[in-house]
Amino acid sequence: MEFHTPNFAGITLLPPYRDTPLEIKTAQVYKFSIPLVNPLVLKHTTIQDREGLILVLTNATGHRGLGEISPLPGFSRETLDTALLNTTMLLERIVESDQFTAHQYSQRRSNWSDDNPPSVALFGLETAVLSLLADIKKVNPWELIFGKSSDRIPINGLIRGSLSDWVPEAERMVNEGFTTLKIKVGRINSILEARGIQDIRKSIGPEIKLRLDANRSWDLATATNFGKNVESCNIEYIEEPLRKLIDLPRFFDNCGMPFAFDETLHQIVDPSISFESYTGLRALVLKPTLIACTARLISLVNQARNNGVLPILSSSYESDIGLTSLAQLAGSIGGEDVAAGLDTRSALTNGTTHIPVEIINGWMSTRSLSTHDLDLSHCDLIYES
Ligand code: OSB
Ligand code: MG
Repeated sequence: MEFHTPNFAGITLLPPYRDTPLEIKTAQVYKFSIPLVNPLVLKHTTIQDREGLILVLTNATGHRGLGEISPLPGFSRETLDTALLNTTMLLERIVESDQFTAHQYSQRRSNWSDDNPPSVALFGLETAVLSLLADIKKVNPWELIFGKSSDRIPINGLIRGSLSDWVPEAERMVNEGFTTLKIKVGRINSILEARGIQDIRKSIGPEIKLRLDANRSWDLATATNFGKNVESCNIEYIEEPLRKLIDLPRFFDNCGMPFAFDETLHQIVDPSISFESYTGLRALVLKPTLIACTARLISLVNQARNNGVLPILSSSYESDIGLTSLAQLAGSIGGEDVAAGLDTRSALTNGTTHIPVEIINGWMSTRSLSTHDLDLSHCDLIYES
């Protein structure tokens, strides 16, 4: 029996791809555990290893799809165990099942405030299905939806070290070819941090774009002061400066620094939320692993575009499989014009592909992966159907 995919998971595929049969025959789930280069300090927790799931789907004609499901501790609603349970439940519905048609599934998924909440398992499965369809059609997965992709994307170099390393790190990255940098602030004294940002700006010159991320560390007074102290540094935007969302309009009034939503997007469940009321909103930082639903992700991209706000793809320390999928997505959304936040691979000692996803001269390739690229040496097969 053949299933067709006029649309999938609340996502409308472009006309040339709609009649692609989707006959999933087998699924394998691998669990990976990869030591981090340094312990990673995340909200309320520190992790030594990055764990996640790799999903391999095979259809009746032997085409394959790859996906990654890696909830991030402290950020994701789900633990790895819950994600695995959700994954196997979804797989039971779609592998060799005549109850599953993409169309039915899409009707069920068209509204994310239903009793099927967004789930990192869902996003991983959706990317695996798109990757399977892309394998059949010989295109990049997100071309099925967006109709285009670029071969490479610019990346914002991520600076998350201590203050004394900021200037040498920034200089190293600029010499390597990065033209956008993102610096994590809100960790120590904000006056010292403001000075550090000024020092970076002085040492790298006016051309390089600077993004900041405070991960909601500040109250309004501290954020305002910081903003005023770096007024001359031409900051493209700051992600989540404030503990309280409600203070954002006053922050912008006080110091005029453009800001971006990141964490805020993981909380909003209301699909009709309006961004128009936020003067100063410059970007939506989109972490697909945390937004956890492709339809919702696309809706956020469209809302951003309609409001003159930049959609910026961002990673959550995924392994190479997940990161490649994010690079491909960024290639379809921002192309070569907008730097994506995918500089997280260097935190991992190892990967899930033979050739690691690399950033060369500030650029990442969006090449397609096949199962031949998979390196399963850090993986255990934990589920098969
Ligand atoms: O706060 O943006 C964050 C990664 C994991 C969890 C949270 C964040 C990040 C990143 C990713 O910063 C890299 C980037 O966006 O440039
Ligand atoms: Mg952020």
